Amino acid sequence: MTRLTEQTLAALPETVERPRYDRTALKPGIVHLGLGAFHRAHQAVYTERALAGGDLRWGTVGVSLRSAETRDALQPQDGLYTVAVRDGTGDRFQVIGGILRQLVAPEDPAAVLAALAHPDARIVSLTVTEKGYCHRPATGELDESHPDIVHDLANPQAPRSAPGFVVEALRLRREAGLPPLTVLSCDNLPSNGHTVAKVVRRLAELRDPALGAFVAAEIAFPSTMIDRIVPATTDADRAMVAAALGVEDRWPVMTEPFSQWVVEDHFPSGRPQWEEHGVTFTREVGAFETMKLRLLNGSHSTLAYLGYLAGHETVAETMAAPGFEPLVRALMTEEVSPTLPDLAGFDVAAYCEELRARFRNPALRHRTWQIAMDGSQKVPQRLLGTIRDRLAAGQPFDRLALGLAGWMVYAAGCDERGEPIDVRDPLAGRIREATQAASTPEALVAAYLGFGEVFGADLPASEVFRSAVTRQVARLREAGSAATVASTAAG
Ligand code: CS2
Repeated sequence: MTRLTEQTLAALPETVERPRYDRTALKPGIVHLGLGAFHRAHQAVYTERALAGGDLRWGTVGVSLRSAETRDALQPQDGLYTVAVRDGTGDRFQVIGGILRQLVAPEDPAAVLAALAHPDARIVSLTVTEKGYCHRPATGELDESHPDIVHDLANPQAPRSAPGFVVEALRLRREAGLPPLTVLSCDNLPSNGHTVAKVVRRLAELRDPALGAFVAAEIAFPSTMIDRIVPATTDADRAMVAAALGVEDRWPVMTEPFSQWVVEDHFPSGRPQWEEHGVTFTREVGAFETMKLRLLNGSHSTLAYLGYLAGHETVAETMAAPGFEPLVRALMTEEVSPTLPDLAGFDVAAYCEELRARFRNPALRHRTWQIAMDGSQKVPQRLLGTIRDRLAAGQPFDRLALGLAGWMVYAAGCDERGEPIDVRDPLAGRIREATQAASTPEALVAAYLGFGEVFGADLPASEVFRSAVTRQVARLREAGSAATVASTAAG
């Protein structure tokens, strides 16, 4: 089948949106680290609107920090790919043209640094997932013993990690007298701007105290709240897109109609007029982030662990199983909402309702296994912060504890039929080792609480916390996830 390319664009069905600006006139204003499906279905779509509006300074150089797969799929397509928006009522397709070039960092770190040090570049944005920041999730501090950080300190001109690339780029630009880059984190971390700032400053300081001071004084790290559900693309999705477009796209991205981007407005070197294209600029990003991380991602992780253990493949399937929707509703309304900062005029109840409808989206096959990945990097901001607030207020948190217990049972690596689980997590090996001899719920919880980088020092010291989580692990172990969730909803 013919491939999606510049040449075949004109032959697409009329209903498919496509770039109508002069792609050859694009400038490389943005360098994006982490060219995965999420970036391509979220930030790239907002930027595409700015390009369509005529401001061609904001083309994107996309960088994959690990694998060559995205580049290998997109390069023969002249960087073009399709965003398919699906909710079961009819699909909408848009071909995105804003990604100028695709680089693979391990193949050629110098090319990535050259893009970052290009005079036209103004923004380096990141979707490198939680673990890509090389930080300790409990504190947000740089993990100075992280192998990639150790490597980058020894080889600063050929880095591996996202912070390593950012620090070297900031140094190169300073040396060349170029305007500094704004560093824009678009990952699901609490105060993601502050987190990336802390990590980048520390790494810069370890390289050279003067560079650390420069970063602290001159570099902007606006925080963002990013939201769009983007499941991994499957071969069935590729076939569906090919049938609709009449050409083959090796890596389209699947998403939902909903999309939200809330950004702190601090871009001293300039930015696209994103506010004209659906982005909200505010001073209160922190409140939006907390709300989204705790309500959406906290529920998502809870559904993922308990749903997987109960034998469900997708979030929508899990939502339809007995007890899950009421569990998530009670988790949101009774346990999470009372902990949220005030968002004047924002209807939290309606937001929760909308979230549950998004989780039920029948057209998105969002796998519980996918969301279950990297739990050690996710549970601190998705569940533990809320639990801390509930503990401080002397309030119950049984559903949050059940979600957390779901992670503990899941990441120990054995499902309810005794089959091994393919646990993907930077701590997977250490967790398996620590938990393999734990035969009782008490021992399992104790083994997990030894991970200070996840739980900090305070939670392991709390008897209330320990016993609440142990109770839920015991229920999951005795009755299994499906029955535990069904009886939680009833009780
Ligand atoms: C999900 C998120 O995979 C996950 O951990 O919870 O990717 C989620 O779909 C997005 O944050 C939605 O904005």
